Amino acid sequence: MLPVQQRVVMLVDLDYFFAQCEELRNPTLKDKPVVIGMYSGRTEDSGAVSTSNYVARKYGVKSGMPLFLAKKRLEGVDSVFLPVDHDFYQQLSDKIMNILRGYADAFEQVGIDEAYLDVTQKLHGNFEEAIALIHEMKNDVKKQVGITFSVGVGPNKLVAKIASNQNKPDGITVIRPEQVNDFLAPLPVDKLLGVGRKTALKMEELGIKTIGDLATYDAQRLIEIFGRALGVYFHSAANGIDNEAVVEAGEAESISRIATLKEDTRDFEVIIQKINQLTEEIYKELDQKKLTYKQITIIAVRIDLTTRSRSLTLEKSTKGIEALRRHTRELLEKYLNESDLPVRRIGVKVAQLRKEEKKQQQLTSFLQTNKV
Ligand code: TTP
Ligand code: MG
Repeated sequence: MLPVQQRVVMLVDLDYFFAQCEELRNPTLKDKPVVIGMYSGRTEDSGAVSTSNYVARKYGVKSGMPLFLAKKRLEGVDSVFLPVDHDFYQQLSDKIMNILRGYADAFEQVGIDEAYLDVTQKLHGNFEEAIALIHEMKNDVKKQVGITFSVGVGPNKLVAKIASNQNKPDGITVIRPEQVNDFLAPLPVDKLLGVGRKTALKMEELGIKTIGDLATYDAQRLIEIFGRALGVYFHSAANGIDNEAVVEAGEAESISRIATLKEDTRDFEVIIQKINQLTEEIYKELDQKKLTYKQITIIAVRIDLTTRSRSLTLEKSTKGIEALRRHTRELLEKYLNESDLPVRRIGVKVAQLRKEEKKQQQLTSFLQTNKV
């Protein structure tokens, strides 16, 4: 039997991102504490710290802290406070993500400054080669954009994510499969995705402080206390188990096909035959990319080259071809009732595309955005 291919997954996290963008735009800021603030506008100082550079962090400035408190910590220090310039950070993020995407077999961006890369094929499943690849990525991004980042590498997303926080800024942390348990065991439980303050307190009452404590805690008891979904998740996560794939979210906005009819016509049968061919092709692409659709449009280019479209949005995302066949038929009927010019070209488009979700992915994706 062939051994199961060991995955190699990376999490790239851009360093003190908003503040680093500001330093890039104005290098004289580099040695000073830089604080990026979300100003609420009520009074001059009301609002919260979005992020700060590492110089400011030495003075105790943290994300989420009220701005007046950050000012107090930096009293008498030559420091710089700037408002969030989201468009600028987004532009830099887009450039960086496009570069990083080129290094991955599969790429999944999570938020403006983080992305998972599956590099299993690229590295032939070999963790030894990860460091050289990361240096290449770092140099590339540094040269093309001028931004540094930290990387965690592990056999899955869970380990990669925790590893990425171990060595910041500009760090690299590689955790090989055989090191996973020793790496996780001493860390506090709140390092796990989904363990927020409340859950950590509850676990502490149960005598669980570290991920190692959680890993060896009776799984059945965890299920009784936290419910099935979370109990199972906590048990496997603490044991370093995570099978979630790295998948690009919403790759394409829409998929469409258009074709010229053999003759200009208003004949329902002739047009629907072409539509069915196009539908078949679109369905193949959806299936291959594991996408669902929610909106269907037919587009008619008429003999005077004017374009008309008819569109409908389904109540629920779907992946079947039947709905596509049925609704394009209805849309064509509607169109022919409402327009009298013969059709020259006919097109079909599906939009509001989404990745087909697997049950298991839903829990971790939920935990990604909601600390419980
Ligand atoms: P993070 O990656 O959490 O933080 P960071 O990139 O500033 O610092 P680190 O070097 O530790 O990775 O968040 C990314 C960006 O998201 C950050 O630059 C600003 C923004 N952000 C907020 O606006 N509010 C917050 O509370 C946090 C945590 C981040
Ligand atoms: Mg970051």
